[in-house]
Amino acid sequence: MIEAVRGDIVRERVDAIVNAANTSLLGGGGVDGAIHRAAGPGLLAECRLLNGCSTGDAKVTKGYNLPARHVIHTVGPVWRGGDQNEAELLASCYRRCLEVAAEIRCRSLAFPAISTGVYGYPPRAAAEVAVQTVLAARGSPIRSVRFVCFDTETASIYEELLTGQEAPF
Ligand code: AR6
Repeated sequence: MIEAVRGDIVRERVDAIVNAANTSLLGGGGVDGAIHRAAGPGLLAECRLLNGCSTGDAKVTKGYNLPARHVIHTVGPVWRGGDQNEAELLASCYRRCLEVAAEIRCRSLAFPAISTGVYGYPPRAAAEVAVQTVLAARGSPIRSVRFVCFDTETASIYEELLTGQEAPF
């Protein structure tokens, strides 16, 4: 099942939530700040051991005080006008998160709208990449993907893009 909901990702009761982090993995604002606040200090302590993360890649930690069992930290591209490989790097984030989730046997996964806040990626273009990449994830052991949108505008873009689409898993 693939669905879009409006809400706060820290409240998602799923096997893993995805964090839109930066390459340091040491916290920040936006959804990253919200996840670290809700998870508690254990999350930062584990993140310190990971040696950061490249743009387009993903690394996993436990969820600590979150209802989600794991956090998959990924680093989206900063939007620089669209001709700096942003779409490929953003697609790589979604693909790597699905791969990491499969490696740790997650069945349910919740994504925020990676790169669309501080990193400036236009929300519709980002949602197109997110939906296309998840729809292409054939053979994944994941059974449920939720796109958790902080605002109603983003949620309605996802709802539109998902209308009539069938999950490939
Ligand atoms: N639940 C769901 N979505 C949220 C939440 C939340 N609690 N809070 C914000 N969003 P951003 P980025 C939405 O800026 O653009 C951090 O400082 C938000 O409305 O969190 O990838 C990191 O450390 C937007 O749609 O992430 C990096 O330095 C989306 O999440 C940098 O920001 C992403 O916005 C990453 O920037």
